[in-house]
Amino acid sequence: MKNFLKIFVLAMMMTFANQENIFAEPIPLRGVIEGFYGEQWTFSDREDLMTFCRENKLNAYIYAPKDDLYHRSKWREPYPAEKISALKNLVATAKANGVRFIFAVSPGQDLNYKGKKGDADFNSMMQKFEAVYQIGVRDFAIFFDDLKDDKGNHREDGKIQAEFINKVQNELRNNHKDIGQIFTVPTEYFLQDMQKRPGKINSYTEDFAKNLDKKIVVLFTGDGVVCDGISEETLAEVNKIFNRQVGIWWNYPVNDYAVTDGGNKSAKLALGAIEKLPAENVQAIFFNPMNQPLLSRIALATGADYANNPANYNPETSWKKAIKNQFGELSSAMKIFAEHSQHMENSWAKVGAADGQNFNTLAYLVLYNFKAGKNLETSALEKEIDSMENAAEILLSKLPEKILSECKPQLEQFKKISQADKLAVQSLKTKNLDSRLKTLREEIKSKESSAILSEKSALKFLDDVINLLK
Ligand code: LOG
Repeated sequence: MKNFLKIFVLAMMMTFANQENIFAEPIPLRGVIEGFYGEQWTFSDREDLMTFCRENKLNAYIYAPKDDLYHRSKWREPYPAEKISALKNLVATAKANGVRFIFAVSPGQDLNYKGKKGDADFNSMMQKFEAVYQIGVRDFAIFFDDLKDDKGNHREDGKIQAEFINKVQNELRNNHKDIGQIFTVPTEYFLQDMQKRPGKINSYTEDFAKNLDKKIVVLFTGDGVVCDGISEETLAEVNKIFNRQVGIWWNYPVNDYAVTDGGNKSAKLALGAIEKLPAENVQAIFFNPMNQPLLSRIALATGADYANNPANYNPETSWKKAIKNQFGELSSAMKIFAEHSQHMENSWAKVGAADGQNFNTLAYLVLYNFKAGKNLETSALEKEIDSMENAAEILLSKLPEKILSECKPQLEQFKKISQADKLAVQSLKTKNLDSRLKTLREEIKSKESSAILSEKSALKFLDDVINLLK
């Protein structure tokens, strides 16, 4: 009886602890890295992000926009006065919201390490950092990612890079007593790239790891650049390679690579949850967002839930909560839309839950029965399609202007796909391809350079039906 009581009390405590997150171990450093290519966020977007971070218990932000000339291609040049003053405000806002502001420079494209040019570049780097130290920055980063040529080769020397970072760190600490942490991303920043064969580490990575001061935080992106999760094993392996606890630069919801032929902006939106990340032992994590700051918040809020309690994180619950919090009375509609726009995939990238899973289950059954010549029971699928069209219409008419401006082409596309899906179901019923369906499909295709979603679900269903009935 006594034992029973003990177990009962323990079970109650554990349930309680889970609910209240009493035993939750947050990832110490958790936040956002503005590290994408393409149109930068505005300073007002960034200011708003700081509030969002506080509200979601994220405590760090790395400033590293690839298309800020002063961050990368013209890294030696000092920021113009008005940009320094905007940065100063942002650093203050970050501080006021409990967010650590980490300032990054990506000098690798043309950095000199040796001789007079080397000295001059070292000085330029120190001046660059000193200028932001003066406006309150205490944490710094030097990034060496994406320095490969068209053939995927790079001539970077790991030892020389590491020594450069060490020297900058030393100088910063000599000059100031209150420097925080230094971060870096090596040129080989994902596991598959660090080793030619499993277990055989490239000399670049070996040299970088061996020579880099132990205090410097190394960020990596996983097995690949954009990948389907990070296993505990991968994390342990990379920790071993760098002989320290590395941090994660997580490439979701970033969509800068999802630019289709003829398009100039990311056609696909990543509106899903963060998933498949280690349940323990992560020291730092930074989520790289989309060019669309407001719509990035669905994934970022789930990332915050993950980072604040990795062991008890549930992507689905967190995703629903994020949408509810952010979209209020529009959340049912938003959930339907977002469900069809979460998965990101191309020849080298794969991340995010499958799009339109519910749709696919229903569509598969209908197609299966059609092919087997059985009676078609289509009402569940039709209901699903109606709810999709309805969601698109609601969002197009009711979303606040700024959010709508981030997803209008995709919503219009979603509406068209739903309408076409409806015709597709009718066509299956009559065993006769409705000619309007082909026209609609062409129309959808013509917009794919700016809007794509549900490629393997609601959109694929159209092509399946057209192929079956042609
Ligand atoms: C870049 C990053 C970009 C991302 C996704 C890293 C470390 N660097 O391939 O700036 O947003 O992939 O396209 C990257 O991820 N390189």
